[in-house]
Amino acid sequence: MTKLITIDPSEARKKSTIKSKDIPVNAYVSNPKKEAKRYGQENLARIYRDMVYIREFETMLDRIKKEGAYEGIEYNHRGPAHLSIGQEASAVGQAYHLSPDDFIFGSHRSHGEILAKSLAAIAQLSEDDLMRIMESYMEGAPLRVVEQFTEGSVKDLAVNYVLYGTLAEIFSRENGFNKGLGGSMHAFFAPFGVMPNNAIVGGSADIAVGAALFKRVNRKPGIVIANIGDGSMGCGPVWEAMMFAAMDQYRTLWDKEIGGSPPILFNFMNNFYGMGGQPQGETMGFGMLARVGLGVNPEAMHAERVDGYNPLAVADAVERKKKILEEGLGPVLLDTITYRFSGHSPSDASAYRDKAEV
Ligand SMILES: Cc1ncc(C[n+]2csc(CCOP(=O)(O)OP(=O)(O)O)c2C)c(N)n1
Ligand SMILES: [Mg+2]
Repeated sequence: MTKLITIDPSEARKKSTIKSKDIPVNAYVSNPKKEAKRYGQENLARIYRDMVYIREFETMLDRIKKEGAYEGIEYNHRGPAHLSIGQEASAVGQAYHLSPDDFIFGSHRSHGEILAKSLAAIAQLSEDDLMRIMESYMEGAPLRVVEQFTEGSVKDLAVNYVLYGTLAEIFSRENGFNKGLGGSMHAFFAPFGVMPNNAIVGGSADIAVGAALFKRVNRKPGIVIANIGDGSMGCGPVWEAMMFAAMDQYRTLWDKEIGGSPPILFNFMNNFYGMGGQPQGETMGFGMLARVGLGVNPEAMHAERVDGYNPLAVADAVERKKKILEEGLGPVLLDTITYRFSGHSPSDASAYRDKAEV
């Protein structure tokens, strides 16, 4: 790439100050009447349903880890299970406006994101497309099992298929979506845009930005989201990814036809805890995570803090940010606040926090 930027000393040495833009914090205003109109009763009910599915799925895993049984069915799961009980709305709200062309990459705590994105894809895809995907994926192996206990529509079948394939993966079974080789922290289901999660804290940031660049350079549709934790803001790879995504050259030097900056959204699922440490107020100095955008580029990464306890606030933010990314004006940073009621993992007694807070 030819360097075309001439350094003008009279500009570089001029006296001035850097102005920063305001970062919206929990700006969404609920309006049930408007929301009912905007989403419709059926979609609102589905948003709630999906949150309930995730809560029950994670509660089941919690029981199995702690009691060795769920609803009278005994099982010994020896692998990990970082649960997102309490974080359901942030995952379901995010998935609402995403299509199967949009990719999500996750962390060690991403079961809920996998389910939410898959359930949104099921709502959007036709029955024919769903059948084609389920028949062809792993030569139909997970489908053959799910068919045995599902009555109802193709969509019902697809919902059970996703719950089963994800759970089988977490349990390292051959019928898991990744043949049990990835397990809880590396599960994925590419046909729905659910890309691999990552046990390395912050590791998904770089991989996701690579996927976003791939989409941009190859003119593929869709945006890419890196779902990472608030603790990951302390990790080098996250900063590398943000710097890489924010390079000016995409817009100043690259062929205009390519379409600008990679469509990457760094979504920090901010549950206010690392394992036991607290990023806000203890292990970091950002005050509010969304502030970090100010240090990255003049657009402050279009950063916002969003209330992840309101799925509609998250859906609204993702819809707006998706437009920005599609216009090549990324990257975007979201500080999606949420809270995990479960311990870091089922063996964690949460001794580092007050019961009153939980
Ligand atoms: C690079 C790296 N360092 C440390 C760990 C151990 N570890 C696993 S989860 C975790 C806390 C992560 O906190 P956060 O990013 O906020 O995600 P949360 O667990 O809250 O979802 C740590 C330190 C790891 N997996 N990878
Ligand atoms: Mg956290």
